[in-house]
Amino acid sequence: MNAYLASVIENVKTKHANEPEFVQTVEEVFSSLEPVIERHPEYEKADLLNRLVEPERMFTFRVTWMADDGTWHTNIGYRCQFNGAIGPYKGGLRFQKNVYPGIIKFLGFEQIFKNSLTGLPIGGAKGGSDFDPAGKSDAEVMRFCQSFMQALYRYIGPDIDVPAGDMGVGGREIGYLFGEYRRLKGCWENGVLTGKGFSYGGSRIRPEATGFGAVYYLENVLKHFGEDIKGKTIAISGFGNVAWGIVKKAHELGAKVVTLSGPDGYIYDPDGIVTDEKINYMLEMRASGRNRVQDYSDKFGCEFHAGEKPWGVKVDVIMPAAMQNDVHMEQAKQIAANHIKYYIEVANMPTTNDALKFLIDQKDMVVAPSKAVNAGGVATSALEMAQNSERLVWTAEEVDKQLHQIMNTIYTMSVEAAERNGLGYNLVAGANIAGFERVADAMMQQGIF
Ligand code: 2IT
Repeated sequence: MNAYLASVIENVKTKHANEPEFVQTVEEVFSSLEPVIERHPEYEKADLLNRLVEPERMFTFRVTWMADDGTWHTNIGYRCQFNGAIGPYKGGLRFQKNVYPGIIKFLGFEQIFKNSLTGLPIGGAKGGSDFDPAGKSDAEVMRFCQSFMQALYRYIGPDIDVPAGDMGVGGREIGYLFGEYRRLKGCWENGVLTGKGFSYGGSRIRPEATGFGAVYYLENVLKHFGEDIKGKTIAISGFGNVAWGIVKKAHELGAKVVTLSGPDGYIYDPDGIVTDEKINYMLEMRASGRNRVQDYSDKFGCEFHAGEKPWGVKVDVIMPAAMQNDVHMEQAKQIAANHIKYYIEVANMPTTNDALKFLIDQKDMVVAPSKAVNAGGVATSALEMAQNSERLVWTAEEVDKQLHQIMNTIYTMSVEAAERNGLGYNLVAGANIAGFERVADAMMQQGIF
């Protein structure tokens, strides 16, 4: 490997030994950049990479809130404004018990390249809290969100930093966060958050966008191999908002999703999640807060596999859509043994680096990386920002058309970037390179700081 790249990775490993997810994503992105770094000696001269791995700003804040029983609780809030070279910081908030700086930094770092790939003017950021939403009442969630925003509102804004949802933060949380922002600022800056309800500035198709975009990306891959999405079977993990969007669009295009998973295990529905009743039930399951996918098999009478993941099921396409490090080496081997041709990542960093490398090296397998495949979510957030600043509302058709175009462009740009760098048809390296090139160029033009 290029000596400069290797030295920056070493530096990150030493400095962030206690943040393994962040080290993992830096290694993954940088493993694709060798040809670019060799071609641009000025990057090393300006020490671009050591600057890139350091967030421009990252802070924590105290979030104290009252539970329904009158007891007080204190959580940690985070915001990492990782890179603002190409636009206002943009990225989701994750509320989950396991949130710590390593998770926020890995997500923020991924977000830089993902946002760059969309071609839209958005920098990379992420935030969240170790608040555990499981089992909390609406009133508790509201008080938590209000307290969270009381600490955060000074540091965000439509031209500064625009948070959105991620795991544990959906329409309900965004509503409470926006309400508190508006109350504190006393002004209607609805471009300050995305994923809002449609009644107060949210965009059509934003709830569906990540899943829809992933399927549009998949269609591009299938087309490259002369195949049609119609009739394909798909195994996915997760059963949240992203999974719902995939299921909906896959069904619309004649494919069928046959698995869903949760912390309790996975369901296998060989008929496919293809009726309105089944698709809508996914929303009900998520809203119930029970966080159990077994409810689906109880209702529709299909198989449930307790404590397992759906990676042993024989299908045409696998789409991990739940969380980071969902697929390890052992499962990657199983996927390869089953001769699954299409491995399409959807969740942020769902594959460990060794498993990802193993899958890429399989001769008859095509691997697509999450930072490209799931970029339709944040891209549609940028379309929401555009509508808010124009004081306009676009129709679902308009938004969907733009989303579709953006996904096609992301795919094409990735293919071309890999080819240009002599890497052949390599969607993973292509996405890393294309995402990096735009940010690197912007950073170089703006001077060293
Ligand atoms: O991981 C992601 O891209 C998101 N959670 C969405 C971010 C956004 O700003 O819509």
